[in-house]
Amino acid sequence: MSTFTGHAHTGHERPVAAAELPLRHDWTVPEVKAIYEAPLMDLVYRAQSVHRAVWKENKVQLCSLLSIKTGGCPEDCAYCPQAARHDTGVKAEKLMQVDEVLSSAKQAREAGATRFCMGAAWREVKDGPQFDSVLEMVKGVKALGMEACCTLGMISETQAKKLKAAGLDAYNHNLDTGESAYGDIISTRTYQDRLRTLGFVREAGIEVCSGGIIGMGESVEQRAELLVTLANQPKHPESVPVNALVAVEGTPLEKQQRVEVTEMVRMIATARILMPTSMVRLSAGRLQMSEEAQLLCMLAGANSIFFGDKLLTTGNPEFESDMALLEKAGVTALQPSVDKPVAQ
Ligand code: SAM
Ligand code: DTB
Ligand code: SF4
Repeated sequence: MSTFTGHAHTGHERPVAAAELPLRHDWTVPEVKAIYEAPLMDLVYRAQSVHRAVWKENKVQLCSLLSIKTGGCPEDCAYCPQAARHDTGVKAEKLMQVDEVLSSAKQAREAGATRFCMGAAWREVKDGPQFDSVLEMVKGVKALGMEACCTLGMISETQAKKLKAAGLDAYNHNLDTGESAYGDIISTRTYQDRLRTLGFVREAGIEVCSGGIIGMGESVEQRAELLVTLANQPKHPESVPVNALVAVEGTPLEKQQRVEVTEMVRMIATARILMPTSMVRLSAGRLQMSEEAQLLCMLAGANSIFFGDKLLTTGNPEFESDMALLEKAGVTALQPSVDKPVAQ
């Protein structure tokens, strides 16, 4: 177990003493389920207290997401509109050209993005011209002064090292759900496959971005299981995306009821309590949430959103409405170069 040695910033009195916030890697499912199920106000208060001890308050990172290779994926993830076997109307496209991606990255930066995440509907990365193009994209995004993140499916140890050498900051690879629910959602790869890629990412010195989706029919215990797996890694993932399922027509989960706002808030708050120094990202599902619900997620410790009117293939709130919401709430953009947490 490691402990905090100081605060990320000075000038404010913090409600929680540093010593009370150890970074633990020995969480148990019953203990985490109890945190998740606490009275909502207590849970949010606790999460916000942890948040303020580590992060500058009222700051949310603005990230941009681009699908650099859309559709036609051979995997069978039940939630995903990009799986070739689901009839969702998403067409398989080729990998985008490097210059197109970089002009999109430039636009995102001009709009205020400090992180640019590139997603490809691949099962795994194949060496060759396509991977070489991705490496060029990473170099180009870094040259623009943004954090670069990729999500390309499974990667090998060598590919992780090449991505690191190109300057990649973070690699997104979600565990998606608790191990006991995983088989109901995906059959074409295992939980261990997922963890292996995360191991290569970590060993290459790239930051780990890993989280999941709620609202796929899993139990609270299985949500706790996911959070325990993430938090009990030797190092917490630096970034934990929490997605609410976007039930897309044509996927096996198309009839799934929208997850309750209080469940999103509980998931985010619990992630914040377990992994104080990680960025907790309120990811898919914002278009289906009210402004108040989104603010409650931020109060519970979410400190990043994707902005721009599209995620990968589904919708996201309009840029103007996001900016208006943040302004109303007095929330400003988190700058990763200055607004850092204490080291893990
Ligand atoms: N193919 C790569 C992979 O699976 O790692 C990268 C892209 S994949 C679309 C990235 C993540 O998006 C998934 O792991 C999943 O957590 C999330 N996602 C995909 N479809 C979603 C949906 N309908 N609702 C919520 N999250 C979704
Ligand atoms: C993550 O956890 N969520 C983002 C990002 N990582 C790549 C993707 C959400 C995708 C939602 C469905 C779609 O738009 O296709
Ligand atoms: Fe393919 Fe990723 Fe979608 Fe699964 S989540 S079907 S791996 S694009």
